[in-house]
Amino acid sequence: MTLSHFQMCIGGQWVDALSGKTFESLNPATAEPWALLPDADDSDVERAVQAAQQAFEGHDWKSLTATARGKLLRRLGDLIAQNKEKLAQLESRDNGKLIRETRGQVNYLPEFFHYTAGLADKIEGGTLPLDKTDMFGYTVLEPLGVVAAIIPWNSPLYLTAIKLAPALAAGNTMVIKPSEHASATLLELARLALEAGIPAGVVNVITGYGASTGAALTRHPLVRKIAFTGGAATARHVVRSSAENFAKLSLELGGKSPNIIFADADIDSAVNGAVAGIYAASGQSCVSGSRLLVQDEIYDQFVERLVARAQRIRIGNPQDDSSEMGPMATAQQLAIVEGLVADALAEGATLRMGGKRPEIEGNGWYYQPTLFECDSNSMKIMQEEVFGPVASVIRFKDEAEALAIANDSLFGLAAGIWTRDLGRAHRLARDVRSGIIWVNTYRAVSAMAPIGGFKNSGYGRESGIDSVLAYTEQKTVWINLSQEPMADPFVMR
Ligand code: TXE
Repeated sequence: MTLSHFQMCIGGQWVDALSGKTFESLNPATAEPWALLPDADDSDVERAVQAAQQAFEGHDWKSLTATARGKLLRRLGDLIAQNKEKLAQLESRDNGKLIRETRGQVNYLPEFFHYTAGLADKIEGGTLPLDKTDMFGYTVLEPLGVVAAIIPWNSPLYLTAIKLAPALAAGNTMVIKPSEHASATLLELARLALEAGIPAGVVNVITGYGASTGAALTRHPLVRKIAFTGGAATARHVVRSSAENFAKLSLELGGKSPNIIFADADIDSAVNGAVAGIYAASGQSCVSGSRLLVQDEIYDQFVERLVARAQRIRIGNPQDDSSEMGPMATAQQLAIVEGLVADALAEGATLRMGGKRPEIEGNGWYYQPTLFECDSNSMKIMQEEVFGPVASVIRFKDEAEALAIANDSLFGLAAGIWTRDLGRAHRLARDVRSGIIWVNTYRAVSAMAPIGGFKNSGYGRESGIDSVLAYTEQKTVWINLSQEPMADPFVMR
């Protein structure tokens, strides 16, 4: 099979790595290589960051009004809409996500650019009511400079859009480092950014491995902010790198999100909500509802209905419209899932369904929808993120116990609450320690809604009206109005 050969985008040019080295990207549905990408080393990182810095300081970008930047973002959103089928196909092939899901995500993608385009010229400083009559003071919100975006493989376009759109709206430039497992769509995004008229060097994409390309980028002295989505172990490296130059950071890490089902819930909806939470995207989603908390009275009935629904899930080629669950995105991820399932069995969790690879033709990295019944929230399978189609279910007596179990986690990204009791929904929305609460729904996303985590799920928020502010720096300006000469230089004024 002939491989598609991709180049990186640096300073508006399409280039190979200076070393000429490449690496292969594999198709998760076949485990076969399908693409060849440049393996960027320190020298490539250097030229990408320099290109971004030059663009940041250069006339073409700096001289644009905020309104003009907004118009460019709007055009980029329009171009994404025009190229949506191509982008959806490419992402599905690259990371094994279902074509119906990549289509859904790409259909919505322009909204992130359109919404943020409207925010670009609403980034305002303020005047200061200073307690000094001879002074006038105001603040300005300025861009940071070069931003590094470190992107994982599970939803490259979406996770880049929520970083790129606000960073550009605020006037920054960016170097994007996709995951070595799924780079193709972000190179396509860079092509569309150039086509939209965004000046060369404002959006750069360099491909390569985390420990080499990613590490060199995150410790570069010209990088003023790192926007990271990925796993906790990598995040610790990134935090250490950022300490070198005190770069700002946002971290969106994983979770072990509770999906809490009360006896008064609409059971059909809750079963679908549980499936959406853990088996959609084969569980490879940071907001997966991987801990199911079910109230005693309906526990047996709920588990039976969940198993019946999950066993009908059609596992198959992600590019086939009728498939409902595709493969794991990487061989490593499949190995992680298999390891955690073995650990769960060893610690005495009851395997209710799945627990192995399905019988499917070919070498794709598929795994069955899996469910463990657990009698304690302290079991490893209730505490550790699997990032695969593996749910663990536990029963609870009442609201207080549900809340205690929900909050007994190192993570705090999302939570689902299924109930018809309005007071209870609001009480739990208040008391559950998570960045996102979904009541009688799951995995809802909007350009207007901030996402981000509490505790080990990270810090900083993406999307929403404040997202652009996270890419700005505040400057305070003092103007002396007095006509008197400046007095005693040895006292603070
Ligand atoms: O992600 P990594 P991986 C979780 C999930 C998974 C685990 C590891 O539990 O099993 O993380 O997944 C780059 N300096 N999530 O290994 O390593 C890397 O090249 C700078 C949660 O795929 O976190 C890639 O571009 N960068 C999650 C990005 O970091 C480095 C999504 C993410 O890779 C680097 C995916 C380094 N030293 C996995 N090392 C979510 N929150 O959605 C790697 N990278």
